[in-house]
Amino acid sequence: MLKPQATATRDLVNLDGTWRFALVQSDIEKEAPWSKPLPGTLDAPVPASYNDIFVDPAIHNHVGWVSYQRTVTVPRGWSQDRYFVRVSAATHRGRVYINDKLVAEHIGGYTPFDAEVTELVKPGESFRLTITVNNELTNVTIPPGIIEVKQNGQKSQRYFHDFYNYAGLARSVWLYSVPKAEYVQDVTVVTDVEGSTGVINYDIKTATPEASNSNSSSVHVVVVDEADKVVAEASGAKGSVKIPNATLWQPGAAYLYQFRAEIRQGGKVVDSYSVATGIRTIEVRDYEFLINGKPFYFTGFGRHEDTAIRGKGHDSAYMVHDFQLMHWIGANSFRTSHYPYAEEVMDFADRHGIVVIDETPAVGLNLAIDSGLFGKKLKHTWGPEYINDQTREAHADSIRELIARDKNHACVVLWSISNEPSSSEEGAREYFEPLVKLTRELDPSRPVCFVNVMFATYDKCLISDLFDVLCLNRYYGWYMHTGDLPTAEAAFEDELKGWVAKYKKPIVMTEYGADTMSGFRSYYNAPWSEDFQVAYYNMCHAVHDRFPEVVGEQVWNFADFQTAATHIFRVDGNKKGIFTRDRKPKAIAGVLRERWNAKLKELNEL
Ligand code: BDP
Repeated sequence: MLKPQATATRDLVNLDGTWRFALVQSDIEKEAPWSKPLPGTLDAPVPASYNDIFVDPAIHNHVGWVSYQRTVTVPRGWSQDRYFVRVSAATHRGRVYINDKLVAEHIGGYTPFDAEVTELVKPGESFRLTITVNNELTNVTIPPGIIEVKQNGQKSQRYFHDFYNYAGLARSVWLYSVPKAEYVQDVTVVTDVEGSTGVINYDIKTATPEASNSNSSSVHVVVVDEADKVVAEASGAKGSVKIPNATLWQPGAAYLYQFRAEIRQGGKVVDSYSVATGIRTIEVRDYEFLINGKPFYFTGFGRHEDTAIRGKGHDSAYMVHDFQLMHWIGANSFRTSHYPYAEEVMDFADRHGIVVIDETPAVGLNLAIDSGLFGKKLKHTWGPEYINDQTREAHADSIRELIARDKNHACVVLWSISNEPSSSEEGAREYFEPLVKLTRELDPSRPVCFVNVMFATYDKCLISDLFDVLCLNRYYGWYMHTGDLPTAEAAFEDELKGWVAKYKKPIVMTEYGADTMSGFRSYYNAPWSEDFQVAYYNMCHAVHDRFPEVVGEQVWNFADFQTAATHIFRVDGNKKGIFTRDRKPKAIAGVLRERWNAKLKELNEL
């Protein structure tokens, strides 16, 4: 799915700003918030999660629908165009109404969708745009959750993932146009390298597919380098172009060609769309992870889209600052834990040579963690009552939408289809096999992983053989052997030996960390102190360095982040950040900086 773009043949109008806002208090069909101006006096910023904007527990804790509304005018010059409202994310379910008419509905809180306006409003006219957004998580949504009705009749939301269920319109909303007659609907690029020649294999879909074969119009591609020089051209909707002496996209040294897909009619360009394309290869060979044929070592973070007040609202200042901090500390990669991030973030990673493990929102498919941590009776994750066939369909959709959105990003080197599912519980294999197959069919060019939870050790995990890379989240010294680093070290080393003996696959440590109160110091390395966090990471790194099979380390987490208030072991959120929520470094930051910059020097990325 292409991100809207302004070109010579397309326009783009940004609809961000403050929108009218209201909770839906009763039955949404009866209330019909789209049918009239919203009641009340609230305005909400877009993009932002709404939860922390207002000083009102009823809004903060609301479970159900909310409405956003504003007036939009279709530009008067759009008579030869088709036009759409693009919602970059409505978390977790969104409906778009043009005046009184429902024109689109979408489930899945972190991927975009379009609503066509063309036939409903003429150029130059205005319309009432209402977007209703629902934040409910059930056993058939991704991520899943459980809705309970309290004694007072109010709904409450439970979920089994460790980040706050921020909701609303956290990413931009757009109005955009494409040419009415024919337009470029989708572009897929897959790159390769032959000696010093870069190869871009491409597949272009037009809105009228026969167009590419018709006499009157044809599809062309033009590849332009960073100096704006045309370096390759070709005709046809499907094929490949070669770029002699190509500059490759490398971790830490990005280079992007503009791959321009054009529809031409009688020598005239009637539509064009450009994809920023980094030429690079990815390969998993034995236990190595190769980018452009060179062994790669992931340094960096599991992150969250999370800041004060905005919640998951995309913010360019935070984005640029966070990338600056990643550069400063020597991070060459991150994982989009635990959902697809804003498209702007992916573009930025492409431009700055940061490697991304791209994850679906399939997190919390695990009732064993909840039972294990709180000593409750073990409940079964996989089966008709919780994660069932319908959930798997939603999960498949989340994979389809992630790949459709992010397939052209050079930065994406690995798909992660789930975080910490209950992979040692019977039923896991039956659940995951078709999803892995689907992912490989949709994108045969990238390796696939899932992220393994600490209970599902090498002798218990039922699905690791289905994947290309072993991604492990381990908390030896924190959740296990808390504070006892020598015992933790031995246990961690033992477990890694088990994985290495059983599988010949690269291992990336995708999470390890310790909650740390910024400013709490201890002579005795007490857990929660900055000193303990340093000692903990030094222990983990000593173990990583004993295994050539470990090809990466992404610490948990980049910054402190908000979690559900029902997690009584969290005080105002998860504190495993290397930086505080407002991006101040803890003592560990300097230690990581030294280690990772030395690694990057070894890899020639500095
Ligand atoms: C892991 C989860 C992550 C949590 C982390 C933690 O993948 O989302 O935040 O543990 O407990 O289980 O800090």
